[in-house]
Amino acid sequence: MRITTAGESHGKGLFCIIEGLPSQLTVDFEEIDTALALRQSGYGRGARQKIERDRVEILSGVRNRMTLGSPVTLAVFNRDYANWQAYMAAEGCDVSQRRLTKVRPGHADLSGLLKYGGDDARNILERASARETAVRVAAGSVCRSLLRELGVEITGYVRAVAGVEDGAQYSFAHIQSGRLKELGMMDENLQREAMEKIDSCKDAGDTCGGLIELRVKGLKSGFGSCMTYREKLDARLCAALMSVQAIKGAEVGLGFGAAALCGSEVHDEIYKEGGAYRRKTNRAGGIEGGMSNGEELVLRAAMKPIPTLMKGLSTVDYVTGESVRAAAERSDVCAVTACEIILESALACALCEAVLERLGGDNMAEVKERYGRLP
Ligand code: EPS
Repeated sequence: MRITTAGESHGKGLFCIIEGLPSQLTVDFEEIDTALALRQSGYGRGARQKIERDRVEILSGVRNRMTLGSPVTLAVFNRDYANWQAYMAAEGCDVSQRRLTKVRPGHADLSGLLKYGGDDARNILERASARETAVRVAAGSVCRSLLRELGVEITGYVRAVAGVEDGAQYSFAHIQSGRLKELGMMDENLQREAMEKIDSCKDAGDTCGGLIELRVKGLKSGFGSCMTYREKLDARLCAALMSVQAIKGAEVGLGFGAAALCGSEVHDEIYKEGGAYRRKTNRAGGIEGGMSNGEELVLRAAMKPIPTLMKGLSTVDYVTGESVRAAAERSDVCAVTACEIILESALACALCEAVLERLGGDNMAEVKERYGRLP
């Protein structure tokens, strides 16, 4: 399976082609649109989310809500294009009006200009923007449907915002049912404290990030590989998390916490129960030796504060070379709630790729039959 996205933040829309999906997978349009709405939500989201009403349009590969086995093309069109067509149209537009030369620290602006040429960072940010994740969430939702048919479920929650961290442990079921609306945290008091931190960030013209925890249950052992490093499941899943805008760290299980502990405090002792191998703990986060081990996958990702600050950090004007304050593009103060569903979606796509690589199968009956035969 191969997924490619395309589209610019203020262009006609965001697009995605998924090649290699088996036929006869049911596509739940309502579930996709619910995930898109979740991505637009969250305390601290910016003004763009008041313009867009994201919903998916499926342009190929699906008939009567069922995949055909041919490439599936997803589209999330930009309502804001009506306001930007004069500056973004492929067939000709005014490129002088929305030009960005005061490159923003923490964004792709400067490195992108040095790499792709030209002197207008708009040509970089339009693709680098987190708007791109809208169609990744739609793709992730399709991939979750396939995983769910195999009994594999994904959830997650916001564990910390701007340094307000929840150190408690939550079960998969509790996360699924108990995640709070405003920020996707689990604890009311901590969420209230976090929302106050977001308010003070906004008042100061600043931004904030956070920590997201992701869970996968029902994945059988043996996905990934210990034989070739490129196929190691932890490497692939962490790469998927790191591929999301603003992510600066990813870990599995204890992750960085394992570095300070002894082996007897880290490795999960094994026992047998009813013929099945189990582990007394799950500090490995469900992956050992590059392969799933049958326990719940536990991953965490660190999201940096959004790089567009209203107060603007000091930078250089790319054209004049003079020291200036960075451009203040419209932006969020905090987008951790959006990031949580985006990361779940990125994880779903990467897991779906790994599962289909191992199982093959041209239609869902074949895929399910092969998965069922695994230990
Ligand atoms: C976003 C869309 C963008 C930003 C934000 C998140 O829309 P616009 O640029 O028109 O405001 O609001 O993206 C960024 C701030 C960024 O730097 O990537 C979205 O849809 O998630």
